[in-house]
Amino acid sequence: MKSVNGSECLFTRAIVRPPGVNFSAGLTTVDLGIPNHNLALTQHAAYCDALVSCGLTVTTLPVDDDYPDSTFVEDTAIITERGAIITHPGAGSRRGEIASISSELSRYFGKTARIEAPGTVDGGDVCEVGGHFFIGISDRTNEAGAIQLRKLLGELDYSSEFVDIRDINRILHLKSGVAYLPGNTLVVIDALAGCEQFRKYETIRVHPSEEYAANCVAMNGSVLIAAGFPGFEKQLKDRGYRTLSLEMSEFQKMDGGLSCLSLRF
Ligand code: CIR
Repeated sequence: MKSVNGSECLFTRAIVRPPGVNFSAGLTTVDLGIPNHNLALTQHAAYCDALVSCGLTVTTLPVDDDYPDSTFVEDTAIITERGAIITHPGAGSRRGEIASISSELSRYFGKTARIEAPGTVDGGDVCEVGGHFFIGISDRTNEAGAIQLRKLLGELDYSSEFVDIRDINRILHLKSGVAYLPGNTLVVIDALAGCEQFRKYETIRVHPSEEYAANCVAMNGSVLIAAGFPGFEKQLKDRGYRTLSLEMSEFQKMDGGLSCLSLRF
């Protein structure tokens, strides 16, 4: 299988899963109201259209009503150019999501490695920066899981380091507060800006009033950003990034961001 991820954020494929009717029964820590299922479907469809417009071939998995959070496919796997690793999600209610993802990914990657209990990892805690991986230790990704992931990535010849975000209450996952953009650049929220691990990168600081926008996704020369964050959009445009903004209100209500809605490779 040929894939072209890396420091330029080039991708050929994405896997997505639309939200089910019980989407609003999923986990959330925010108090933004109950998501509207029809609107979530509309926003999801626009997200898929954006992936296609960026040149990706999109595989849409069937809705899985057994798992209300199953639209957030990113958390179920870590995909690299050299192989895929199935996670053991931190939330017990999400563990069953991996079965169908695992069988889908085996079509592209053959046998996949796995994070095993007592280790837990959510894909939202894993940020690749051109062959190097930041692994967030969070309420979802524990140290045992992070250590397993570091070993598995090492076997694929990737380096990695940990970023402990357990003291940062406002973010669920590492990638809720940091994103990599081509040009050795990290988008960061204030709480992560001083991280030793991020010192060798250019940084774009997200204004505290626009923190949700930090979860953006660079792909094939564009950056997908959440709509409604004009300051952040201007910061990116001023630096020459081409932005594609997408309505995300219904996913934000369930603690989800742009990256969570797809597995890209
Ligand atoms: C959860 O709490 O697991 C979901 N409601 C949201 C997951 C968001 N995923 C992500 O940031 N990668």
